[in-house]
Amino acid sequence: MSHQTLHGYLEREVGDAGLRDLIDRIASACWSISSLVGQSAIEGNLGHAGTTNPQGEQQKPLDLLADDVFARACEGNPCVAALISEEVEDVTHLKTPEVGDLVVAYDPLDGSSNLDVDLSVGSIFAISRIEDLSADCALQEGRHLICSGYALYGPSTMFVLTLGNHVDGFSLAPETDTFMLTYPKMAVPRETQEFAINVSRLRHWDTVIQNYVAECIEGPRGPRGKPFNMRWTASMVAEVHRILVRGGVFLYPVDDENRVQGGKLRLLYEANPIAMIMEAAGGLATDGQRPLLDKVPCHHHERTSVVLGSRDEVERVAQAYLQT
Ligand code: P6P
Repeated sequence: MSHQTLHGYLEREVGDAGLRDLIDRIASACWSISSLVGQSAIEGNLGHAGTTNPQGEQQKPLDLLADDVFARACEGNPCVAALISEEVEDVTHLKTPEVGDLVVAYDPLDGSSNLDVDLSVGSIFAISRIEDLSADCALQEGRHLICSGYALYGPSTMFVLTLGNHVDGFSLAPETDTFMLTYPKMAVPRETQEFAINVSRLRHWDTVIQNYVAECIEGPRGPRGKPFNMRWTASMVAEVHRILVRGGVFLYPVDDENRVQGGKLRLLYEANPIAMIMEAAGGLATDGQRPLLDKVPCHHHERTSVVLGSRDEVERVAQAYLQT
């Protein structure tokens, strides 16, 4: 079966040469990271690097390697003015910004705690364009993103991308190291019977989330009148990809343990890029109550509550908050 290549797709879909080159570079970086992930045990890149990221989390050797691969790929594009990385405290300014330049926010290896047990991990990125030199180019709202996507390093390597209107998925063809269009126009089913949340945190949740999950678990005899399934892979990219393919709702709410930090997941390089994908695929992505893409960031490592996926379920949670 012949598939369109990512390179051919970008030639057709992206008129701006600088953006087209940047997406191509990011895809190549993801291909390199896929190779590093696959060889991590052989190369001795498991365990801890002995350093911590800006969130105070222990870094893996591959977190640092993936960050270096991502940064070098983006730095090679003369239109990129700044980089925001989960693994780097400060914004990396590459040039004096000009209107039209690009900014990349990225999590080079999300879910890296899964590496030691050979489970799926991913990379997440979001691209914005500088329109106003008087504003902080690193703190743009998610609504201003022009492109976002992720790579999923699983049984196959996927590269999923949106330019705002729809979502397309590409599979890495190992024999040619080429991404091929295999999931055109991905769409999140409006309804679902599958939720994803770390239930071990139940005692820390607010009552809205506790009640929502309890009703899902009650199943046919409860107010939902139908059975629900649960999934939790500790890798947001893997959850998101499953939701894009078959529907579902993913929740990582702010809770009593992480409320001071604002939640667990980071707004600029985890929540917002995925929120752009979810909305472009007909789903929703909120902080439980309001669309994530409308949030005005105050800090480039800002965290947020996240509820995303099938529209009916995300709206149900938002409605429940309205009634509190
Ligand atoms: P927990 C990975 O560290 C991550 O940021 C997301 O990819 C994932 O959904 C979540 O944290 C897992 O959190 O509490 O299950 O370890």
